[in-house]
Amino acid sequence: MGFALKHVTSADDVRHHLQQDGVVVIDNVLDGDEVGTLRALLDAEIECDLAAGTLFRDQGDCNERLLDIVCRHKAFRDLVEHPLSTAVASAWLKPRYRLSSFGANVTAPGSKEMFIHADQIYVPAPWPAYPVALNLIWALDDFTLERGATHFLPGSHKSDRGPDTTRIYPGTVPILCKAGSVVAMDARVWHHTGANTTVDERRAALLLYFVNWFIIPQSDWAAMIPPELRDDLSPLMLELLGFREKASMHLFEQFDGM
Ligand SMILES: O=C(O)CCC(=O)C(=O)O
Repeated sequence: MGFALKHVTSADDVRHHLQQDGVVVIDNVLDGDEVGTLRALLDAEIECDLAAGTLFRDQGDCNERLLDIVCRHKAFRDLVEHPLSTAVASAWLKPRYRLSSFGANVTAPGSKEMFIHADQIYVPAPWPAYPVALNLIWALDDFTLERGATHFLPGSHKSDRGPDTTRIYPGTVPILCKAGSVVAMDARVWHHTGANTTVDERRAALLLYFVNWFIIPQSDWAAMIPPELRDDLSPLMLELLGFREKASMHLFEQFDGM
């Protein structure tokens, strides 16, 4: 029998499903209005980069990517602090976690399949047997096979290293879900974006990537966040971006008795 991807409707059992399968879809996290607002904001940002000649493209030069959306709009920052994000990240990345990066990946007609990889590829192998990072993929369009749904290799989260990124691995399955869903993925999972074979349909995903507190984030938040924005950030956001802790010595007290 083939692999059956689990869909749930709350954060309650996400940790269990991640341990079991490495990937789980949380359906209906955002309603249609919220998806519409985020989609419009994302499109406007892409237009802006396009006009400025700075839009980053990959996968056959068709995929549209924004490497950081934290600084672009509060609606994006709100997803970092969304109850679903905090519930899943704090359950998965104990005892504390940080925001590593938050970007967007939009497949467009002609986008080629991405190379297979794991999001913690920078962690030296053999990987520890506990999770160190988490990807929350926010679907702003329905993820269909034709639009280039993310694919993953079932069982790969049990591996202690990443794939050979130049190889094709048989047995990957597409993650099909509706706009407004969130795909929670253990960073050990081997996965890739699918090819977009449609004539005129795009597939927008927001990639919210958290790491355990002892990993250096992919984004240099101190350099990226302007002072006026920093003054507006919540205590949680400041913590997730690393502004509240600049040294780790005092954190050792949390390991008492471990
Ligand atoms: O957008 C997707 O389907 C996944 C993207 C991805 O795996 C990545 O950017 O590392």
